[in-house]
Amino acid sequence: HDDLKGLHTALMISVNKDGSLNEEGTRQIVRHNIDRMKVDGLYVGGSTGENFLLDTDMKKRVFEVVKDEAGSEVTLIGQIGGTNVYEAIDLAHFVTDLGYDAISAVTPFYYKYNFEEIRDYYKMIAQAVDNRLLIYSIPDLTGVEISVENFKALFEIDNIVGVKFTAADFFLLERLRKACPDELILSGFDEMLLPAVVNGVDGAIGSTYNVNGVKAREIFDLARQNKIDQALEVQHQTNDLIEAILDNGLYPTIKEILKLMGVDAGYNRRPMASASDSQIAQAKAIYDQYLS
Ligand code: HMN
Repeated sequence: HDDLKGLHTALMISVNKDGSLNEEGTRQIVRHNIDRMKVDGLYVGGSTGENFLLDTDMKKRVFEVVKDEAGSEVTLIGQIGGTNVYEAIDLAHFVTDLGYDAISAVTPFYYKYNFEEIRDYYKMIAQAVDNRLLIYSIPDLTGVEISVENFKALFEIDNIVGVKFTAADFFLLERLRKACPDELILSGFDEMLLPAVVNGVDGAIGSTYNVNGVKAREIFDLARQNKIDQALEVQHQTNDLIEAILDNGLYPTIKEILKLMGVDAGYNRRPMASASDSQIAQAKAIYDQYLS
């Protein structure tokens, strides 16, 4: 599964003021990530893609537009999971037919499921389509924690090839890496890329790679060459940027920075607020200080 390794942008989408998809802007975001951020792949339909705010038709249109623009230039992973497993299966078929290289499914959330129910959800999706599946674990947003033993049980399901691991729990990551040396682990927190690589992840998926993909690549490459001091220096610089972005509001700020880079990133879909005038001004200051 070498094509799933490396650095993938958690893709933003461009939204019009009325909440509809800005297709041309979304195409620009795709091109920008491929041509200028030079990432290995795009993770489409994740948290950063405002996926959990979209209806099924809009999710499908995003998947279509991205595939149409990206072609086979980079690896495409379609995040199809959510609260409705039947929709997840429908979307899994949809992106597989479009030619996505893999699918990913967030752990089912909202109701408190036991592990049998979580496993059932993954089995239903994995058995429905002929494609590789990455579990998407993001306990901060879903409240769903998965133990090493339970990860191992999920990895036994045919078609499940790994996990997108978005957590700051490095003990769990280390235990998981040791227990499952052959599964793909892609880390999710951009500000912890270096320690994740030191712990043996195969790659990473991140929101800030939309604007900081080149520096992230430096961290990734230096760390894999065991040049830890140099990698840490770039991680320090990167985290000054990420801290400033987080302080100003993560997704709206990335969109405003994209605009300063000439990309029509549009608005956020309500109820997620778009950047206010003061956030826009601060995004410009962040861009000037760290990215121009
Ligand atoms: C996605 O599904 O959009 C991403 O893969 C999620 C990704 O892990 C991001 N997590 C969240 O936004 C919650 C990170 O890139 C994160 O935004 C970044 O590390 C800043 O904290």
